[in-house]
Amino acid sequence: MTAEFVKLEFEGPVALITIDRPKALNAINLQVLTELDGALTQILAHADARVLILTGGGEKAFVAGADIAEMANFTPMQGLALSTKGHQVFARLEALPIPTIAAVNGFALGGGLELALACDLLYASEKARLGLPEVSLAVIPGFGGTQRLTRLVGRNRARELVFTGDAIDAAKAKEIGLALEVLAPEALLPRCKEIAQKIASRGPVALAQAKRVMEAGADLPLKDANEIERQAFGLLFGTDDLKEGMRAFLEKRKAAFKNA
Ligand code: DAK
Repeated sequence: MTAEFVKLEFEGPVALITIDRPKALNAINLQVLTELDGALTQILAHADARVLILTGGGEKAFVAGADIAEMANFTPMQGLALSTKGHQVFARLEALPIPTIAAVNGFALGGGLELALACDLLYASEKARLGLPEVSLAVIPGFGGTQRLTRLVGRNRARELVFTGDAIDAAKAKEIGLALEVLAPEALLPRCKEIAQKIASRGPVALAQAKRVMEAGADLPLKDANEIERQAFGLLFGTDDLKEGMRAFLEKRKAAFKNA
């Protein structure tokens, strides 16, 4: 597949996706969604990929939202097609069996913030501006933003961001629990790669299960959520990696996991 706007690289166990359409501040159009979908397929087929980092190309933006120029003249059926595709791709991203990191290097607005919210961890550059400005275009966030942001920062903060449409800076994003760390622009990717390498050294099957049970349990009563954890914990004792991890600890050496 030749991808014009979505670049995919592998650096050892770390997959790096760059949404690279800087002239339009990396805005998401249908082609970007299709190419992102293709990149996710390639990552799933790449047995050694353990962590994904997602970032934006150019100096200014992570992703400045859905492509307003493309959407402006959509018919309802085209709007529905965009929505269907967007939800499919974002759901695939969220369900990847490896941890995902959004390296928010600039504007993350509308669909761009929603893309970052579909990742597991969010780190921001000092230059980042994050917001859901959709109501100023008389739409609402349509790629899960109203739901994921609310779950992450709580209803109060989410309501303020969605109702005002205002963008916040990285420091504020950290203060409300949206960004984990704020980094100098040149330090953002190295820091994300450092975290990715650390995660990649951990047991991959355990990581996949930890991600799955945390996601599946988030909307359940604690009793049911704990039951999902209990089942996954037990199943991990059937994996080679668990035996290797515990043996390596006892033998005072580094574990060599096989994702099995
Ligand atoms: N779409 C298309 N082009 C965009 C864009 C966008 N979202 N954001 C920026 N660009 C383009 C600009 O038009 C400009 O193009 P040229 O004029 O050079 O051809 C170029 O990128 C550079 O932008 P600016 O000249 O505006 O740069 P500034 O530094 O002055 O301003 C800015 C940066 C980020 C503050 C500004 O560009 C801006 O406000 N952009 C729009 C941000 C925004 O409103 N984003 C939210 C879009 S709405 C749906 C699901 C989801 C959604 C919709 C539907 N369904 C399920 C159906 C999501 C909606 C959104 O994301």
